[in-house]
Amino acid sequence: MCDKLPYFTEGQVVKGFGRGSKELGIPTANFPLDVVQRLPEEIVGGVYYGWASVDDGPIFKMVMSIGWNPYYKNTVKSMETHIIHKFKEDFYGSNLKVCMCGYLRTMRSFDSLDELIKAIEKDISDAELCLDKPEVRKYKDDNFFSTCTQPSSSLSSSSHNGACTI
Ligand code: ADP
Ligand code: RBF
Ligand code: MG
Repeated sequence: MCDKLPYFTEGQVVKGFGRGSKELGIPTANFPLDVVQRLPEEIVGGVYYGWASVDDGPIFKMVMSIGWNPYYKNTVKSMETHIIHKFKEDFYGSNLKVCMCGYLRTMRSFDSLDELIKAIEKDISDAELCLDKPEVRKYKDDNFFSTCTQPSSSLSSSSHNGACTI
């Protein structure tokens, strides 16, 4: 769909509105604005699937939304990752690494919260299937996930070239 995929990026997990866990039952780790602003323009708003790790821990499947959350009519663009794993604790302030592998759908508004939740649950099951394909599974083994984490201030470009620049 887009020649910028797979797209690798990382950043510190910041606070959002707190709606993901409370209203939807689907927590989303939000990236700071600088990570959102670094996105190449070819990576359009919508729902994506890929791989994620927290503080260089295990690599899990993830789904991500990029945009203005039309159901909530947000005014600030967000980039939110739901990691398909049950964590014991919140991890605000941790370093989140993601590899966005593919695009699922455009973000839209819904008539009810229940419909939004159902759509995200379908995204999760679609992502699970897509990520099991060998040509997509291989990105989990990329050395982006095994090389040292860069302090966010030194990240100049998010396109991954396999090298750690520290
Ligand atoms: P916020 O609006 O502050 O992002 P959320 O209700 O979306 O709040 O919850 C997100 C937070 O929940 C994350 O920042 C992280 O600390 C925690 N969390 C726990 N489990 C997960 C998960 N599986 N995926 C993403 N975040 C999770
Ligand atoms: N918000 C929308 O308004 N419309 C959507 O279609 C939509 N799709 C999403 C799909 C996924 C996989 C995720 C993780 C989030 C999605 N969201 C969508 C964002 C959701 O509204 C947001 O995570 C919560 O408001 C918590 O910040
Ligand atoms: Mg969130």
